[in-house]
Amino acid sequence: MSDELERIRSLVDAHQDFLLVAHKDADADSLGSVLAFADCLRRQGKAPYPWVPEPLPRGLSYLPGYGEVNRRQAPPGAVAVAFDAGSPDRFGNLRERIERAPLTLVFDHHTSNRGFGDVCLVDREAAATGVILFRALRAWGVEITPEAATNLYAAIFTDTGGFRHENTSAEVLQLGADLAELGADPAWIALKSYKSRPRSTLQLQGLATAAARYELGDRLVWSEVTLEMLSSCGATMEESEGIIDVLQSLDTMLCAILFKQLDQDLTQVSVRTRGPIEAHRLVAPLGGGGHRRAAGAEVRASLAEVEGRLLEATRQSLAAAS
Ligand SMILES: [Mn+2]
Repeated sequence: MSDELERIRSLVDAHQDFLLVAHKDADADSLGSVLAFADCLRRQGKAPYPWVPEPLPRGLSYLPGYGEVNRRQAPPGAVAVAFDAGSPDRFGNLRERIERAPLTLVFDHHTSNRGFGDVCLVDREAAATGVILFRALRAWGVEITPEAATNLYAAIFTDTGGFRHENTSAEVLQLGADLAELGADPAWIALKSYKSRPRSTLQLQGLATAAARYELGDRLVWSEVTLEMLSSCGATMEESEGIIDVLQSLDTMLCAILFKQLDQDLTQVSVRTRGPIEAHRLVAPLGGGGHRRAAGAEVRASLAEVEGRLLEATRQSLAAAS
């Protein structure tokens, strides 16, 4: 067992209350890891407090234990455990709460993670934070219930794009099989992850796909989700989740970008890449981070300004790469 694994286990043994935190705009990797760990702690007689930054990710309500999220305040002395984020600012309104905790543990797999907290269990090669947590739980000999297995499977399944991204290795598929044996239902999790979208989500996806722009021989594809598009579909910004996957399905693309207008002066970007272009490098000048193939940023600037800055830098990267 690695030194960090030993240290985390003895720290967990020595404490009672745990504030478990997923990142802002929580995905199934961050929240699934939180809920799987909460389940394991509870079975050991500990008190877990699962939290996510507002707004609650209602699309993840199928994850077992979701009903416990943001229910009870953790006592001030609780150990903070942060999941699936490369830097503390990914925790939005909970950042301060994490920084005030007497002890902070981190489980993460982001390329951009430079280390934070007191003990940081980071594997930048891991396909998902759920992979790191599953390995840790097995190394500690902790019993994994069907509920925890479901959360871990959802974490790994979605962070590999349904076992389709480049990070889908033999180990990842093996872990998926192990979790299915422990009680996770692959078809049900696939249904909940990718086939349970309301009509407004499809309509929003249609608008954003129709608005896509193609540049540089279709190697760059980009689109936007504006506040106006949301209101015309009756959709919320969380429903824009799957649009980047449609853009990145283009056969010729090396870079796909989706710009989201959160406010008149607040813009979010999602970047996906293939070949020589590295996503986390493209968003670094905007203060963002992530992985080689998937990264993002939130910028305090207008949609037009962020589009101008990132598209210009991307065109230059693509020109340099060809
Ligand atoms: Mn992740």
